[in-house]
Amino acid sequence: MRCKSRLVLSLDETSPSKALEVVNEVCDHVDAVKVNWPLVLSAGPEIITRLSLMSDVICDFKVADIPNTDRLIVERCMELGASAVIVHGFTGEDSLNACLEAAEGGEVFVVTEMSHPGGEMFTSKHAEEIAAMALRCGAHGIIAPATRPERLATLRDVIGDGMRILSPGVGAQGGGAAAAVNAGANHVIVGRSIYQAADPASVARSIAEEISAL
Ligand code: NUP
Repeated sequence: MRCKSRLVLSLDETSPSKALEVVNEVCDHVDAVKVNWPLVLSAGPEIITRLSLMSDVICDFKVADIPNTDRLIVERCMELGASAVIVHGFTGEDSLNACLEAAEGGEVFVVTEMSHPGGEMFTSKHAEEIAAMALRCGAHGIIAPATRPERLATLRDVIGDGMRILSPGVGAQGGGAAAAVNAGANHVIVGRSIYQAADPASVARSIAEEISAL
């Protein structure tokens, strides 16, 4: 994934035509497009291939199963044209290693502490351990919350400078792009604030400008 605007579009738009329209408008302002179940269940898996012709695509399927099932899911994402996958870490080291092997040339990002309020119930209690496992196993990066910049900074300390942090929770969930980057995020992930905006390109441009001004 390139590191130009440091912005990743989270494309949870469920109308396939609207989703493609948004990507057409913003692809110059984002380093990657992240797809999740809402779009893939609406448009079919081929949307991954279609989007991969326009941008790097991250499959945010939060893969969380036994190693064999994880391997099958990650292989399919890569065959469809994804550049990266997002997987859960709580399933343990064997599951994460299966994802890393299956991704081959692609990248694997591991969820640590989730950005929503419920993320504090369980995920925050094990986030440091999950981040340390991601580092030990050779994952390419972690997912850490823009809604809690102080936790993001702690997780940055755990992994050091060699791995990337992608940070969701900017905009609709209340986090800020500049605060997340200042706390250690390499990229911010933004969904609703961009794809639901009247002018998605201008919102994406202004977030990218906020980051580049730091
Ligand atoms: O902890 C996480 N929080 C989060 O919001 C991990 C995620 N992968 N996400 C995803 O980021 C979430 O599933 C959605 O696709 C996106 C945030 O979208 P929005 O809140 O900016 O609309």
